[in-house]
Amino acid sequence: MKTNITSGTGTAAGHSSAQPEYSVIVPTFNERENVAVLVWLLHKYLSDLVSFEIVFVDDSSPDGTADAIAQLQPVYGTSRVRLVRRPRKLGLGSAYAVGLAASSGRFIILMDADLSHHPKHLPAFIAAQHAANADIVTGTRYRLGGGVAGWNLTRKITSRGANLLASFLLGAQTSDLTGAFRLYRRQALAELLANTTSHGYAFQMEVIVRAQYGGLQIVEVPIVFVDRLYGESKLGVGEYVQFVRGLLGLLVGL
Ligand SMILES: Nc1nc2c(ncn2[C@@H]2O[C@H](COP(=O)(O)OP(=O)(O)O)[C@@H](O)[C@H]2O)c(=O)[nH]1
Ligand SMILES: [Mg+2]
Repeated sequence: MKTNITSGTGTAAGHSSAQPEYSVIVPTFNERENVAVLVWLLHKYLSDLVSFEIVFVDDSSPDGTADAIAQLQPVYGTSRVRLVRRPRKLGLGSAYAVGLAASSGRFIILMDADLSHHPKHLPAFIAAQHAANADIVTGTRYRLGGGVAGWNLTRKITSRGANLLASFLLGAQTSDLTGAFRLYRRQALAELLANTTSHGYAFQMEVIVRAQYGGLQIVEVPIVFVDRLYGESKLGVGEYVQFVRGLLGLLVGL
């Protein structure tokens, strides 16, 4: 796969370490309006706490997201804001894998670019990882303190129902199987990505269920998920089919 990695030898703003402890991997497709605010918020909530890099994986977004990210690099430093450009839309699973290969943190944070995953929750993720020496910290909308904002009732019921059904069928111990806002120990994520085959929401579910079955230490942190303000969701109707297919695959195959 042809990828073009823009990284720099310069010093990240505020940090001299060439090897950040945390890598925040953010796949993007048509997120031009969101990337500047996201980077600013990550800087605000993490820069006094840990050393980190942000690794964007952009699939040649037609709206010019990659150029918007490139404009942030001189502001924050090319080792703080990094960009992997891929030639076309190749999907989330491979975007995470390419981001992982391009990153160097001991811990990896996966999050969406659309501000549904607010960086203000990350200090709690980091604290929870430390407290439990966890392999994975997963954000949950479905425990006390968590929630969703901006969804209509149908979408809330669909998401909650899908999670409850899948939890019951798979014997899952985590409450939010389809959430994508998580922190991983690098090695744990590498092994999980190598074994995961589902797409869409089923992908997140397969990863966390495999982690549980594999005996990894998982802790949950409540998050409030806010519906995107700018841009459109890339996950459409076919998503329901993929979810059911993924669920059936896990029931049969794990
Ligand atoms: N690189 C890359 N990013 C993607 C792709 N599809 C979605 N994304 C990004 O993945 C994240 C989640 O997608 P989104 O459309 O918000 O899904 P939703 O929140 O479930 O509606 C966002 O940051 C998207 O820009 C893709 O094919 N390639
Ligand atoms: Mg989204």
